[in-house]
Amino acid sequence: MALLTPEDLENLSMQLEENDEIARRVTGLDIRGICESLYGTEPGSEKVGIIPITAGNGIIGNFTSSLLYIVEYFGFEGFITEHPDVTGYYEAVSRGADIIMMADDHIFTAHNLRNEKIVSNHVATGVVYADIASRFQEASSKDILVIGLGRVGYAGACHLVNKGFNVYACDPNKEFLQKAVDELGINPYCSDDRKKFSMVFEATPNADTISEGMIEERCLVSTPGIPCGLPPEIGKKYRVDLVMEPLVIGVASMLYSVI
Ligand code: 2YH
Repeated sequence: MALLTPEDLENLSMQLEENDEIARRVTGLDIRGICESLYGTEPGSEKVGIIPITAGNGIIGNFTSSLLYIVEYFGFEGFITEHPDVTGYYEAVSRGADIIMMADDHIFTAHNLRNEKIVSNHVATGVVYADIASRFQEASSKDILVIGLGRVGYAGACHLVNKGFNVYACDPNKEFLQKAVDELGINPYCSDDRKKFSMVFEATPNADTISEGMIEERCLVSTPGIPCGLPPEIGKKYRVDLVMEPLVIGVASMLYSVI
C-alpha cells in the first residue's frame, strides 16, 4: 500500500461524514455500526497511546494528529507522545496507554497491552472494506469480486470466504492468485468471463482497475485504494455507490478488532 501523504489526510471529518452517509444508505449501518457488528465490541475506557515513528521516510504531517482525531471520534481516550520511537513507546506505556498505535513505512499496528491482541492496518482494512461490500442490501446475488490479492485484498477475500460468499478474484500476480485459489478456494476471475458483479471490493494501489465489463448498474464498490480504482466516468455512467476514504475506516476497524 502506498505511503500516505499529508494531503490524503486533509478533510478527514468531511470524508468520514460522506462515507458514513453512503454506508448507512447501502448497508443500513454507519461505520461505527459496521465495526461493532463485525467484531462484537464497543469501546470501554481504553486509553490509546499514539507514537510518531521517524524510521524510513519519517514522520508524515497530519498522521498522528489524524489518528488522535479518529481515536476520539470513536469514543476512546487518546494522546500523542511527546517523543517519537522507543522513547515515545516508553512514554506511552508509562502514561498508562492500554492500546499502542504506531506506523513505519511497512506496518501500521494497534496492540492492546491488556488482552494482547495485535492487528495490522492491512488486515483490519481488508476485512472492514470487504465486509462493507458484502453488506450491500441491493446485491443481486452472493457473488462478490475482489480486485487485488496483496496483503489487504487477501485478508478481505479470506473474510468473505468465511462469511459464505462466492468470492471471485483477480490479480496480475499469478502467484498471489494461485495462493488464494489453493488456500481460500476463491474462483479466479478474468475480464473475458463476461460476469458482472453488484458487490466489488477493490484493494490495489492502482487507478483504473475497474472496467465496464465487471460491474452491474447501481453496484457497490468498497475500496481503501489510493488512488481510486474506479474511473469517475464509469462510476457516473453505472451510478455506482462508492465507499472510499484514506484512513478513518481502516483505523476504526483496527481499534474495534483489538478491544
Ligand atoms: O502510511 C504508512 C504505511 N504505508 C502503512 C499504511 C497502511 N495503510 N505508514 C505511515 C507512517 C507514519 C509515520 N512513520 C509517522 O508519522 O509516524
